[in-house]
Amino acid sequence: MLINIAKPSDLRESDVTPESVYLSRRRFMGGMAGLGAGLALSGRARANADYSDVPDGDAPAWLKAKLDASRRRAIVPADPEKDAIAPFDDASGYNNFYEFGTGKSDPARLAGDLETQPWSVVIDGEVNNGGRFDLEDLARPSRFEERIYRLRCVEAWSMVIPWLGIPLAEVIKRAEPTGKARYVRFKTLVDPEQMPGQRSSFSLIDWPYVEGLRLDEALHPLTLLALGMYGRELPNQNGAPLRLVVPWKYGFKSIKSIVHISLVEEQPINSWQRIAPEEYGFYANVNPQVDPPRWSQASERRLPNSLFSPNTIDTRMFNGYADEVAALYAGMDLREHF
Ligand SMILES: Nc1nc2c(c(=O)[nH]1)N[C@H]1C(S)=C(S)[C@@H](COP(=O)(O)O)O[C@H]1N2
Ligand SMILES: [Mo]
Repeated sequence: MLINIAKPSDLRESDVTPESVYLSRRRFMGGMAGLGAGLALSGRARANADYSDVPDGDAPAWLKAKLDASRRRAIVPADPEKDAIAPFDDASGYNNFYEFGTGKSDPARLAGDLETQPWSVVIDGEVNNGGRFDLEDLARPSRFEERIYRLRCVEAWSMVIPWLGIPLAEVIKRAEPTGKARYVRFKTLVDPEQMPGQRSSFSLIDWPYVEGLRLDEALHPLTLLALGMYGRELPNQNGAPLRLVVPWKYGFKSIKSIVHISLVEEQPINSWQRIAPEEYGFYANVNPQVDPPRWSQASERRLPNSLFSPNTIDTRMFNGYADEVAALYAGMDLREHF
């Protein structure tokens, strides 16, 4: 099996900086804004970068310990001026999580009581070391990393979010894929009692929510299994206790509240592809040149924004991660494989 993995040192986002340096740099940038630089950014976006407004949740002790240990270091966005971190309230209040409704504020309103302890994940299919793993057994052996990523929704809004988690590659390697494994398929919890969106008879989605990656995409060092954000555990509306984050693809690939990971031979059919195959593909790589039939992907609204400051920016190829991931698609027609 040929797997092309970039060295972690290739990651531009991974300039790990001691938090003190990070904070003073933030303060410096904040001062710049006072002088009128970086008008596109709201003062709110800067002020929240030290996570001081993030409420402490009720994560289990082992997870709190992991999160605390990893948030002592911080990762500075490659371009803090352009990529200011969204305020926690925006990242946890404006969500897509159709299991809790289709409105952007539904998940924050309705996901609070989702029971995430205990949580286990089944890993099966083309693996020699599968099984059902308690979340702690799955995540605790790995060092948590903080990654500040742009999240670009196919609806043409985006946010910069600091995630905490583990490389998906580590979990997959421990499962020991067989030579037949070519894709990874993910499924979200199905529990209509807890997830009102799954009770609705109007739902577009045939539950569970399903996503998939090619194995080399899944093993790419940018691909993260997040258990936290903003230095704390994930809020339920953001996909607690475990969600995928694939920063160079449209947000719908970043499946939430994962309970099942399968290594498979065939390319999975993901939920949005099943609903509207002409609009949403399997690859879903962010691409300003490839538009779905009904709208343009050339630009995006970077949140938070306002009526007076829509904060519209040009969308970048692979969401700005082309240096890291373009090689995965060498020779592929990205218009055909959208
Ligand atoms: N299970 C599940 N995962 C999901 C979704 C969903 O509806 N259900 N929505 C996706 C979409 S369209 C986006 S843009 C991101 C949003 O993540 P966020 O709410 O943490 O910003 O989650 C993705 N993961
Ligand atoms: Mo999305």
